[in-house]
Amino acid sequence: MPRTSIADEARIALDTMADRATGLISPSLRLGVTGLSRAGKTVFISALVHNLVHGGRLPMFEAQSSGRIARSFLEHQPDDAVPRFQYEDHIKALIDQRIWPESTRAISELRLTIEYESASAWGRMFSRGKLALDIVDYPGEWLLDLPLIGKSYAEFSEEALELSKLPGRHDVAGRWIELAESIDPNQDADEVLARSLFETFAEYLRACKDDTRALSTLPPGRFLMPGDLDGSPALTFGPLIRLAEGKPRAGSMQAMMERRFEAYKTHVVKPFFREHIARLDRQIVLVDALQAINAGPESVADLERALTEILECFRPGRGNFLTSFFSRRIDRILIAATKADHLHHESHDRLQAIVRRLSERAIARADFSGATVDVVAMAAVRATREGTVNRGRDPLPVIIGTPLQGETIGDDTFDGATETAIFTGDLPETPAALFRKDGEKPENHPAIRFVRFRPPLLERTAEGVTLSLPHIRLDRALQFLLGDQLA
Ligand SMILES: Nc1nc2c(ncn2[C@@H]2O[C@H](COP(=O)(O)OP(=O)(O)OP(=O)(O)O)[C@@H](O)[C@H]2O)c(=O)[nH]1
Ligand SMILES: [Mg+2]
Repeated sequence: MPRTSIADEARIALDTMADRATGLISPSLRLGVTGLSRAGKTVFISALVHNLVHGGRLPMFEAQSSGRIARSFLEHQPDDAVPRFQYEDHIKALIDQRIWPESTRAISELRLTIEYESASAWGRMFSRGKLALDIVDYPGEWLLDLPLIGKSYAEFSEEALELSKLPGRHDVAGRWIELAESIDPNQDADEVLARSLFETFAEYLRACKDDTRALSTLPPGRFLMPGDLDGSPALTFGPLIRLAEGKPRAGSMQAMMERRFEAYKTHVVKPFFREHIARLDRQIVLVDALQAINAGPESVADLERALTEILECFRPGRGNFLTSFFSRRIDRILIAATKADHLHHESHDRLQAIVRRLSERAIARADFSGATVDVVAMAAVRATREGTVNRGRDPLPVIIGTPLQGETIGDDTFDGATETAIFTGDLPETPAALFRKDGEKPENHPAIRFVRFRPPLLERTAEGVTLSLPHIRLDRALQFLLGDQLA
């Protein structure tokens, strides 16, 4: 079975050592921000940077609330080959235009330098502290590729077939299955056929991701987000269903697919791991649990599976062929449910409990000794306020915001300009209600009334100063991820 070769491992170790050596000169912390597409990565990073640069209200982030942060500012990022996170554009959209930033779909990076005063008297005797925070935004879909490194082409093909049998998937896998079944693994390699196999498989993966299904476990990740590799041989393959016994004949279809699968691992997956994941110190994984809850129990189960796979990539335990290199490095992982501003605060703790329950099995399965894992329900940008509406005798808790143009509730369609109070409904008191056995329909699967809101209108002080972006529990997330580094 193919494994990372000694050469790869040595290179990863060397890269890591080089990073540490430069770290002696200017302490830096690499924070990975991941999550499946639309989870809220771009909004999270924009809000984090904006709140630090503009001294936002972060009561639970001790270094900032106690006034020890002298200055936070953006600097050139150290990696010349990685696109810069377009912070200014995203903030312009959020604050000036009150629209959400565009989808990003690739890796990007930003360096924020924080100058602070040490809390300890001992520290104060020395100089002022300076931390270079490198924030890396990358798609969770690419992370789901990492397990491929430990798999042979035959294993990859067998697993693809297994997954395609799951409910919610098999009805869209038909075209790929039909084509793959018709291919004799020993027939002559054929470029046109390879292209069709890739296309039908990619089409099936795309259908799974569609809004109504909202499924997430979908390697190879680059099939959906090819970047500049579109059309290259490393991306023109697909799983076969009929496999040769033993080694496939040279020049055969299966031999060609195997070679390309290996090329995908060598040229796409391994460099990504080596250059980005293996160098991270801290990680936040964003999850849009509300979307999954609203799509139903199958999506919740699928999200749980994806989260387990994502967390396993950071597993510092033994026996994991990849992670042993950065095991001692990623020492804090935060799993954050985003968009909590869609719920009244009474439900925030419930959302947190649901995400805790979602990640429980993953945390238990992965041996996280040496890393601290925490869970939070938050909103990087709070687009709503809270209020009560009197209906009958009881006051009803509501959230108030400006729904995006075109959003609907029942027969009402919103115009994108009018503030509206919405009673969202409650999340269940215990998460168990969401997690029922397969096929069994939970009696009270909650329906959260869910509309997307415009980003908030920022208030101005009497002096005309624009206040910082409001949030929910962003300060708690920052305290967990950075607090000890600014002590
Ligand atoms: N109300 C609210 N909506 C949010 C928040 N964060 C994200 N959203 C919504 O979720 C959408 C996706 O957020 P992004 O930050 O672009 O997500 P992403 O993970 O970067 O998505 P990709 O770049 O497509 O992978 C936004 O357009 C908003 O509609 C939040 O804190 N509050
Ligand atoms: Mg993004």
